[in-house]
Amino acid sequence: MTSTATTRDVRGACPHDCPDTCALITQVDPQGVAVRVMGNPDHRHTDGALCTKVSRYTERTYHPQRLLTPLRRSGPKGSGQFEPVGWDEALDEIAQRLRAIAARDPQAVLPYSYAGTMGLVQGEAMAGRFFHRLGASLLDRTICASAGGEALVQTLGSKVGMKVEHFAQAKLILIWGSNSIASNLHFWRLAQQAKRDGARLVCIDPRRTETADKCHEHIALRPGTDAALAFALMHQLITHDWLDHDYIERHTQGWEGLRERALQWPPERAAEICGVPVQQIADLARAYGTTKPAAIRLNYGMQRVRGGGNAVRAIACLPALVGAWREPAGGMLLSASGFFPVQRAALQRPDLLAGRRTRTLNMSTIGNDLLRESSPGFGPKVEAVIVYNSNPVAVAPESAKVVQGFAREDLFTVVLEHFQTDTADHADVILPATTQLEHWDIHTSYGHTDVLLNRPAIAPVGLARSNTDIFRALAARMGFDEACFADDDLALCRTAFDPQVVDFQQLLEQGFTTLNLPEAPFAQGGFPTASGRCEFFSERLAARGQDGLPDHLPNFETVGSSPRFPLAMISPPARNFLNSSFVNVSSLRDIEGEPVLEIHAEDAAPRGIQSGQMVRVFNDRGEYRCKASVSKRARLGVVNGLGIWWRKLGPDGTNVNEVTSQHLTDMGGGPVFYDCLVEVAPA
Ligand SMILES: Nc1nc2c(c(=O)[nH]1)N[C@H]1C(S)=C(S)[C@@H](COP(=O)(O)OP(=O)(O)OC[C@H]3O[C@@H](n4cnc5c(=O)[nH]c(N)nc54)[C@H](O)[C@@H]3O)O[C@H]1N2
Ligand SMILES: Nc1nc2c(c(=O)[nH]1)N[C@H]1C(S)=C(S)[C@@H](COP(=O)(O)OP(=O)(O)OC[C@H]3O[C@@H](n4cnc5c(=O)[nH]c(N)nc54)[C@H](O)[C@@H]3O)O[C@H]1N2
Ligand SMILES: [Mo]
Repeated sequence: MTSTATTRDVRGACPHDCPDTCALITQVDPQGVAVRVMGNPDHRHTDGALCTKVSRYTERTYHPQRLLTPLRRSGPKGSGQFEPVGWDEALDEIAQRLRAIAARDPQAVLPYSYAGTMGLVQGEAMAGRFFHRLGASLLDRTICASAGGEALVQTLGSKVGMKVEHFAQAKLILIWGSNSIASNLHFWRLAQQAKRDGARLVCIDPRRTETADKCHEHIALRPGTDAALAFALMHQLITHDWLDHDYIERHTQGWEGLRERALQWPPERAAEICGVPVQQIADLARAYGTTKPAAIRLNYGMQRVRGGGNAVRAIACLPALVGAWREPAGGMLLSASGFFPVQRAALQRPDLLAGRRTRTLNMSTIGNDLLRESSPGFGPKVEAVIVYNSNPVAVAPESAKVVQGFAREDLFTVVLEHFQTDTADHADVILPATTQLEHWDIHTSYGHTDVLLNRPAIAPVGLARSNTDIFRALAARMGFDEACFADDDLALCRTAFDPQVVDFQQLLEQGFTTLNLPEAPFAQGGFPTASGRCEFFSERLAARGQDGLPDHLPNFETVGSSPRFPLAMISPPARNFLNSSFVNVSSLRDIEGEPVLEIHAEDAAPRGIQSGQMVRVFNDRGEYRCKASVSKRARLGVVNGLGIWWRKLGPDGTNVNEVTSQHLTDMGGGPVFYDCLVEVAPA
């Protein structure tokens, strides 16, 4: 490795919400200061390379605005004014407030967390135990992937797919709803390798991304029309008989029904809905039907619309129709996380609910839920929110409501954070948390099939404490005396997997280990569904009174449905941020410049909008301001508001989520960030 006489190397894992889950090496100097964070060259998926964001990790870790001590609110709610307090005082106050609320009804306490860290330990391990023991409301963690995730479960049986390394051998790759160069860099390296070896790359995305630029073809469909495209592909596969009848016969369920539905989708019909040329659809179908192996890299970008779940279901049917699963380099990958046999119950201990049936609130409607009064249907009004690993005031839809909710004077809010985010501004108490360089954790991945261990490289910065440590200390103050609250972080890391499945010794020595899986997991069928088949028709959905077959469901807000708001807006991630993380890291913010709205020249001209000009982006839910970029990256009728800026670092303290809605997806109760109509005008 790269240790020098003066530094030592510590092996870790990148904690961020990204499919790549890289193996890290942190160089630490003799004073215990991290001097550099690098990709581990021994880990094949990382291959020694990191994204720009994480290669600057020391800048984030030692950021001058890192929270170093607990803080208590000293000004009006939401003003961002705080004074330092000691840990004991802060924890005592929190425990006292929570005890008082719990005495009335513990469900009035709500945990709010997502994937600030993807770690199984600093995520929901000790936190899960704490909130289960308390009997707090449960949180449905839907904000990112629940529509697509549920769709995979209903079609393939779990969140499973191709092993990512085999994309390098594919001859046709559809990059569908994914800006891989920005958000899945290590997959992009495999796609490049395939391209060099003669593969054709097709990007399916309303936005002309940097990934689209580098593919052979770009299909710039309208947001939320992916299922229509998938059905037209099926139509062509059927009418040209590019089907693998043997695979369909042996390994699928519901073919007759799917066939009948697909035959209603001639390419002309889909072309109209998708807003793309008929020939482009016909050509794609021919390529998909006649090239082997063909692989689909789907990403979550395409499921943030009303019909997102159904669209993923429709696309997930395609590989079975052509028998693509027969080869390691054929099939599809949206998420690999279902392959990991994580012992979640042992980590999170839902048994501590002890029979109490607590309500579940959906994190995507936090705006509405914080504003609701007690009622028989809803249960108690939310009186306390404990936020960790998330920045809801910036990332949750319909910000005006979210801000109004967090600004409630009668809401007690605790935020565990590295920085004073928009959410932390609304806290009553802020607790400084450790970063990945400062704590233990264990990681799965949704983009590959390795388990990674993260060792602390440096001592906690300032008075920061890990999430686990904070919940342990709170448990003690609440009088929770179960033995599980004494588990240390290394014990929690060991609890994550059965030692028969994941060799912990290897993790300690090497930092990563690979799950033992077949190279072509569904070559002989064997899907983890009830039927063991790829379920075109889902009995389970039908039993719930839903359509058993996938369908195209138009957006809630379809183009043309509102004369006042004629433009569709999507808000995909900016390359140098990760959701709202890194927005406060100056060198990365300098690359992004400022919040940008990409708009097509023919949409800009009639509105008198020029590049570089400030514009208002608005609808009935709200308005935000940003800089227009008249750009070939935007298709006609669709504007791209790149996310997700901290509100307070944007032009007038707002961001793109001012205009997004709290509607939910067809499956999984997910948010519909990219199903949103707006109007744009010069500011
Ligand atoms: N640099 C960076 N990397 C990230 C993230 C980040 O913020 N920054 N976010 C991480 C997270 S949280 C996740 S969930 C993952 C995946 O995150 P995703 O949000 O899936 O990220 P992208 O790969 O950018 O995919 C979004 C793409 O989908 C496109 N898109 C939008 N609407 C539609 C549609 O209706 N149909 C189709 N076909 N495409 C559409 C967008 O234009 C964009 O190019 O990436 C992770 N990686
Ligand atoms: N308009 C629009 N909105 C979106 C999206 C979009 O594409 N468009 N994308 C959505 C998606 S895909 C997602 S996943 C969500 C993401 O939403 P979030 O999961 O909230 O992600 P971040 O904005 O990155 O905020 C994570 C926070 O966790 C903190 N954190 C990191 N590690 C730790 C730790 O160890 N301890 C503690 N206590 N805190 C830690 C970070 O400092 C950061 O402030 O946003 C969603 N919002
Ligand atoms: Mo996400």
